[in-house]
Amino acid sequence: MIETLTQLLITTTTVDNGTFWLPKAASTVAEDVDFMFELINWINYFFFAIIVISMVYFCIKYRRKSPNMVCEGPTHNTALELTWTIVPLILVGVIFTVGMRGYLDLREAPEGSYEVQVTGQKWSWTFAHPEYGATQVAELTVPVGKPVRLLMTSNDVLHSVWIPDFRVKMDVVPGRYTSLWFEATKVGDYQLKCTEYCGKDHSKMLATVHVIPADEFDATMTKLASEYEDMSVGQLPAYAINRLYNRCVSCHSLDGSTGTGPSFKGLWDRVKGGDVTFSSGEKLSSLLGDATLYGEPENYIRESLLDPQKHLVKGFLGAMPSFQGQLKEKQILAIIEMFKHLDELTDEQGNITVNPDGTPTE
Ligand code: HEC
Ligand SMILES: [Cu+2]
Repeated sequence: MIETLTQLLITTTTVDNGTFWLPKAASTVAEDVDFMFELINWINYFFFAIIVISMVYFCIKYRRKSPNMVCEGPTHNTALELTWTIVPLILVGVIFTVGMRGYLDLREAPEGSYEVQVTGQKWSWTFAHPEYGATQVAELTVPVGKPVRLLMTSNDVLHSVWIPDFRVKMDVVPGRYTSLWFEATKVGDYQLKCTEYCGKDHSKMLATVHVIPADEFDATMTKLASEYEDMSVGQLPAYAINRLYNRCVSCHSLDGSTGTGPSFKGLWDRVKGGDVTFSSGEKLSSLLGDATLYGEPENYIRESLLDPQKHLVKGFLGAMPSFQGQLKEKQILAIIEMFKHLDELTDEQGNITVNPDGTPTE
């Protein structure tokens, strides 16, 4: 009991410990946010105490002492009225000033922040590092002690990024960008969650923020960007569906539904069988086999990625961007392998069922 009560009063958070009220504090803005919280909390304790104590005291002091007791009702008390106007005004003024300072600090990312592009989508987070050409899903690696700016958008509905230990939170909105920034103060893993109810699996829309030493960051990201280099062909499909498919997801589904582009479901069978009709009326089957344009069907996929306008699939516009220079040869191979093994990577509803390392997702 006593322990719980003292717990309620301990207000200083640290990186290793949270308090009864707040999770641990692991970013530079946490101090300001926590100070604000503590200030308001203590104002509450203080007024709770004087209000309850005087209420009890007045109840006793001014109680009806005999059944016939009559007294004059209260009228004005200028001093009292001024006090209960001016004191709260000052308090609210202080809260506003301190809060506004912290808020402005939270809104403006420092010059030269490391930028990450975040995409929310039912029900996962994708983090792209343009500086390294690396993409992470459900994981975000950042350096300690460096400001990081997240530039965020959504592919479908409203989501919201919340990293409780960093005290930052911002809505993620389809059709526009929002941003937030933080500077982590301690190496470790922190949870990021979606905090805008976004449908069935909202509660599973989680990611882990890995804060690593700043001098390891460059090597880690470079390795991540080229992790496929050391993979065997058998490992490529799981890599591709987790690390590369997020660049296609806005236009290509895995569940057979038509989007801006044709679904990837059954794509390999269609391509292998030459069963694709182009907008010119030509059939892919006439371009497959010896002494034809493509020869092997794999070449058609390769060309779809590098020169998508050359042969448009009938019924679609030339909306696909070229991935020339953006995908390395081995990544193109990984995508082709992904198409060939799509059945083993997804379930009937088109949900991805393997992790990047090939283990099944739960
Ligand atoms: C902005 C939308 C968009 C994105 C992003 C996109 N594509 Fe496409 N893609 C299309 C459209 C539209 C078509 C159909 C027209 C055409 O053939 O270019 C298409 C066609 C294709 C085809 C031929 C499909 C068939 O049925 O013959 C392949 C293969 C393909 N895309 C692969 C990819 C891959 C792999 C990615 C991600 C690395 C990707 N696309 C990203 C819009 C997109
Ligand atoms: Cu969400």
